[in-house]
Amino acid sequence: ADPARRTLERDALERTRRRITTVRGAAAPTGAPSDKPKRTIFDAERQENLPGKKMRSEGGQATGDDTVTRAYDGLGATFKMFLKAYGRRSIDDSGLPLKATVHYGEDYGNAFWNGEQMVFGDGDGEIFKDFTIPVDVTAHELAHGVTQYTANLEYFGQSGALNESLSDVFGSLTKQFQLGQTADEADWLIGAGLLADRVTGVALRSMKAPGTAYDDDVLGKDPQPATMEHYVRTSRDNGGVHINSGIPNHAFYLVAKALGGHAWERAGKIWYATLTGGELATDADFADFAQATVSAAQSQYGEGEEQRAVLDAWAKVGISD
Ligand code: ASN
Ligand code: ZN
Repeated sequence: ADPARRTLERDALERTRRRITTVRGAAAPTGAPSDKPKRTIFDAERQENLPGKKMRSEGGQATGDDTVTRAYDGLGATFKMFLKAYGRRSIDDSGLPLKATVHYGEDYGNAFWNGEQMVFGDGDGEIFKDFTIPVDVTAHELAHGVTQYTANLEYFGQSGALNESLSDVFGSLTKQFQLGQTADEADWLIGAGLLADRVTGVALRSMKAPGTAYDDDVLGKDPQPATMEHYVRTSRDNGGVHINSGIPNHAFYLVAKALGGHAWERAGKIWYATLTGGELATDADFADFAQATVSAAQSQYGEGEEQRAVLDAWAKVGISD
């Protein structure tokens, strides 16, 4: 080959090398959502002011407060489940920072998402222990954020019970993902380890057997129905959002059990696609949601065992479209 051509070839090679180096060395475009969480844990010091005193930021050392550590680790486990199982980057899928306040209030017996952050009480030690103990409770609260940024289901009546149920589903899936459990191995409980000594019970709720989580003088009996036959009409609890959530919770459990294996895989993907697919109205009822899960199963897996499992599960809990 003539020298001119050899020069051209050498230049082309050089350009390619430079391009590879440039691409390899390039920083991620600014604003790109990251694969790492951005966690901050605050301490309300038994007051009710939010967010409270900053205790630990992302990458920071453990503080020596187990509650702060559990909140930090629980947010990390939830972030990881949403990323690895569904490719979701945080609450808004754009890397939204995760904020949580612990030691909220005096003996405060609850945890919640306030529209911007998670909040955890210490419990009184007699009825409830520290709400950062069960990872599924932490994941439940974070999942309220995911629902807010996606289907945004109104927190009342059936749409509210679906909102609650989705938090239980992704709460339980976070625990199952962390433990590497199959649907058969999982306990399907929400809040195992949270009830203190004065309460006769195992958890806040059971997706496998709604209505059986506790039966007790202090808390009464777990009021959750598993099927429409026992649907509760009430004006309390925003129209029974934490009560009738037992019905869609049990439907998810039945799908996961029918399919077997890891519940975050096929069953979870169908529910995640339903939550994020943009087809649900903010006031969707159980029948609307059931219909949307059937379509999600079909678009992801066709008319096979997945769709049949979904149809069977809703029929068993008394919902048909
Ligand atoms: N722990 C409850 C929940 O996340 C708190 C509430 O009802 N606001 O749904
Ligand atoms: Zn909730």
